[in-house]
Amino acid sequence: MHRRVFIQNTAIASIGLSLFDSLIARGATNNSLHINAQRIEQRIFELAKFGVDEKGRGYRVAFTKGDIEGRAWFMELMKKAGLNPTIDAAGNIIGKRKGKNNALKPICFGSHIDMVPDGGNYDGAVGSIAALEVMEILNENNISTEHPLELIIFANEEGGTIGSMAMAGHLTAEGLQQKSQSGLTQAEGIKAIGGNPDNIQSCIRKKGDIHAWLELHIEQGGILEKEKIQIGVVEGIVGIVHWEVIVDGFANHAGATPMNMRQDALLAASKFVIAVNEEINSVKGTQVGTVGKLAVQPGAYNVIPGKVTLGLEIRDLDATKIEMLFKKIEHRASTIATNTKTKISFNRQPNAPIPALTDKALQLVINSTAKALGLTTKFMQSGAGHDTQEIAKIAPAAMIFIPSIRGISHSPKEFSTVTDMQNGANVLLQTILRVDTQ
Ligand code: HGY
Ligand code: MN
Ligand code: MN
Repeated sequence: MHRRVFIQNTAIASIGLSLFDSLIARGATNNSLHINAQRIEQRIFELAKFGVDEKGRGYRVAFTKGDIEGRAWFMELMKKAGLNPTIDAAGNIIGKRKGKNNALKPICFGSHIDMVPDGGNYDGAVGSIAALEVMEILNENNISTEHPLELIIFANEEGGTIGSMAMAGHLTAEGLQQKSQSGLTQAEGIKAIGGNPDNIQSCIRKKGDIHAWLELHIEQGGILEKEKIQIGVVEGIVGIVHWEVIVDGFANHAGATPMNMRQDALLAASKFVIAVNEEINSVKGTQVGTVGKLAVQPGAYNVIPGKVTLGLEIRDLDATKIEMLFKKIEHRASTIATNTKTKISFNRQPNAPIPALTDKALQLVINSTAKALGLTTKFMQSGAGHDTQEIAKIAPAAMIFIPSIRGISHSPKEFSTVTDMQNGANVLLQTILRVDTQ
């Protein structure tokens, strides 16, 4: 669907969804195509086996052994589906399916298969496995699309949407040197998974290179389940900024140092964590702020902590609001430092995904497609970050959400039902077919 058509559709949308729906409905869903839900579920369980550590925790963290093995397994399946998978300079896995008219730009879809430490088996995996399922259904039904298709599995999504940021041309030299969760720098990690960071520019896609990008993903929150809605149509994705926070106090004897003569870094850090929560809650809105990491040095019963390192994260759809909240937190930190005779400093981390709105016309196609499949839908924002927010910088991009049971994610308790995964994959398949023919 060309940009002009996107604009037309948006214009039509402003007349009212009913006209647009009827336009789309005539494009009808190809109901002869049925996603194989059992195959999706079986692959979710198979992928989950990679990266399980000695304590049985899921650890398919980007660039680790589990990630490398999981990627190899997935590429095997892509090969069997005739997608000739390759790895680009950023470590993204790309599988291609020819269209009737290869002069057209590709419709791309996929997600990521890396996970957070001790994470869940559905974040990223659902969208990746459903994307493969779409390709296999098209193969099995001998369907040729007008546009070429590309299945993309982005590298290190959890570490800051690294692979998609690189594809959008925003991964800097500084960003490549950032330490990833695996302990490797991003550059070392990209190399470990078959990328070529010295030639990172070669993976860049420019505006116009991609016809449309679609990502199916679990909601990772509890709204869809609570409101009993089957499909979420994502309107926007929050920006995420991370700071390393260093609290410098003075390590000393825990027994011989009177209470009024201490420079206790952990006391200051504890006050800081509470201040973050207070400041984030001090203004109206859906912003969130978290201190998710904390390391105490030297870490002994009988030593007053001399240094604490924390990880601060703030998210919101509005980048200026993130900065405003950080300023408030910084101000609180200077008061805490004075009162505890410590020093609190902030290192803003590179690779911060900026907020992104998804493509309105694509949202409408997703919405109409889901409804034509008899599914309920809700337009909503994403509190989680995604590769889509990077690709939205260079192409019309949109996301399809399915419910997360009990709103749990980034946890081994993360779960989505087979029916929801089937619904999501069917909406993905039919949306691709509609975008292809419009
Ligand atoms: O952290 C996130 O929001 C995403 O799951 N990477
Ligand atoms: Mn994800
Ligand atoms: Mn995640």
